[in-house]
Amino acid sequence: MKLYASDNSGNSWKIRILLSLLDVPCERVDLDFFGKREHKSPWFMQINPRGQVPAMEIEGKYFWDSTAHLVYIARKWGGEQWLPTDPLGMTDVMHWMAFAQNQVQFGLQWARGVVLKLKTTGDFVEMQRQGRLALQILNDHLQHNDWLAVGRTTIADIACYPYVAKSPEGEFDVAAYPHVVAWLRRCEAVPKWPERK
Ligand SMILES: N[C@@H](CCC(=O)N[C@@H](CS)C(=O)NCC(=O)O)C(=O)O
Repeated sequence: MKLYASDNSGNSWKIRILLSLLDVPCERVDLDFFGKREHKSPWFMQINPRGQVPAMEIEGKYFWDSTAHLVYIARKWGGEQWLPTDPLGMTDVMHWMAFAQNQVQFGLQWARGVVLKLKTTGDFVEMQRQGRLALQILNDHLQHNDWLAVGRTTIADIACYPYVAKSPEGEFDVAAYPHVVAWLRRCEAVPKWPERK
């Protein structure tokens, strides 16, 4: 198993979190994202035609999206803890995984990309609106729940965590969402939760 990643990438961070929590060894290839923009180089576009990190080589095949990577690692090494197989439990986890790929990505991730000049196109006002919607939805849910799905830590929390943690870099006032802040601290208190790189 090989992870193609980059240090400043929240989507790569998701994979590092689960690998660390489960103590799963994985070869890592670090791409020069800012300097050489290696994620757009011909050799990497053969691996991921979207030109994005993370990508993974798993059992001889390439997969491009952090959701797919988390699902594989959770099912292969995580037992029932991180992605349960009962229909309702799996639906609950996948519901928040989909949210991570919608409002969290198109709002929180992309707004940060504009502020840090990683992303040069798109409507910043709309990204801010989507991002605030993401934080409000999370805050409302976390007011009555410690974790996003099935009452325990799962890959749903891992999928949402990085870009919520990085949201101040996208000019979001995360402190205005106290239940979200408390959840971030709960995630960070999980043993072996790796720090940001
Ligand atoms: N939905 C993808 C998003 C991946 C993504 O947006 N990666 C960023 C870095 S965190 C990237 O490579 N951006 C460069 C680009 O989109 O051109 C996932 O979850 O893996």
